[in-house]
Amino acid sequence: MTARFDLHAAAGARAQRRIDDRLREEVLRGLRTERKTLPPKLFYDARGAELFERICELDEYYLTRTELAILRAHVGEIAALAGPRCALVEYGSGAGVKVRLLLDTLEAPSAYVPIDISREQLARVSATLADDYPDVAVRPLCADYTTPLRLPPLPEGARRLAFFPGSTIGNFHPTEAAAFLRRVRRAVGRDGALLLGVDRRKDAATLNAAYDDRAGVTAEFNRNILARLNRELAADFDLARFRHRAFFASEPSRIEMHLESTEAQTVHVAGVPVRFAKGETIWTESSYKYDHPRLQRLAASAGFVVRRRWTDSAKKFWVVFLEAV
Ligand code: AVI
Repeated sequence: MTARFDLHAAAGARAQRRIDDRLREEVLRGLRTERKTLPPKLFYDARGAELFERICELDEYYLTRTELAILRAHVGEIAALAGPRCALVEYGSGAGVKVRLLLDTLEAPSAYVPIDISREQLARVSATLADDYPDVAVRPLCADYTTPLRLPPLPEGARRLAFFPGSTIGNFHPTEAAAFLRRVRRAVGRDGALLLGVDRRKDAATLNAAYDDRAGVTAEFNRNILARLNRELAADFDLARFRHRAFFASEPSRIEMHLESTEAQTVHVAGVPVRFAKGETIWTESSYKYDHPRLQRLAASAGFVVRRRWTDSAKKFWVVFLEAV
C-alpha cells in the first residue's frame, strides 16, 4: 500500500501562504535597494526546476555528475563513518534521488527527514520512499530550510546525519553558510554529522563555462526568475530587455549571476515601480567555490570538524564528512 503524506494539507497550505508573503517582501526589499538583488530560491518554480535539471545534464555543468560519481565510489566508507541506525536529515530533498544511494548502503537507517519547500513534491517523494524503504521512518518537513526550523521527533538514541548535497552551500554568502551550518549543527546534536557537497575553487574558464553554457540553458534559467515575478507578483518585466551575465570573481571566490538591463526602463512589481539604468543589474545568485582553508574555516565556525573529504580524479568537487565537535 502506498503511504500518504497529505494528512496535514491545511497546515501545509497555511505554511505555504506564509512562505509566499515572505517571498513578496524579500523581492521588494531586494529590488528597492541601491544594489538590486533577488533571492535565488525564486529560481525553482516548475519551469525553473525543469531548466535546472537540463543544466545538470550540460557538458559544461560538471557539478551534479561529479558529485554523484564521488558518492557512488565512496558510499561504503560514508556508511561506515555514519554507523548503524542513523536518522538521515536532508536539507532540500528535491526529487530524492541521491538519498537512495545512502538509504541503500547505510546500516539499518532508522529514519529519513526530507526537508523541502515544495509541498507536493515532498509528499510524493516521501510516499515513494516510505514504500521503497518500509523499515525507515519517513518524516517529511515542509519548510524553508534557510530559516530556523524544528525537526520532527526522531528515534531515541539515533545518531543524526544531515545531508546537504549539490553544492547548495555555495549559494549562501559565507556568513550565511556559517549560520546555516550552525543551525544544522544544533539540529544534529553532539554526536551528529553532516555529509556536504562542495564545489571546489578552480580555473575561471571552467567555472565561467559552467554558468554560461553554449546552449543558453543557464541564461533561460536566470531569466525565468523574471517570468515568475510577472506571473506571481503581477510584474511586467520584458525578458528580452535583460541579459544573462555570469562570471567568476576571484577574491570572494564566487560565480556571480546577474540580469543586466539592456536599456533604461521602469518595471512594476506588485504595483511598485522599479527603475533600471542601462547596464544596471539584478544580482540573482552567488555560487561560492571553496578551497581547503575556506572549507576548514567554514566547518570550524559552525562547530564541525572535517573528518573526511572525497574528490574526483579531476579534483573538481568534494563530498565532505563533517562531525560535530
Ligand atoms: C543549486 N546550485 C548549487 C546551483 C549552482 O551551481 O550554484 C544553481 C545554478 N545556478 C546556475 N547554474 C546552476
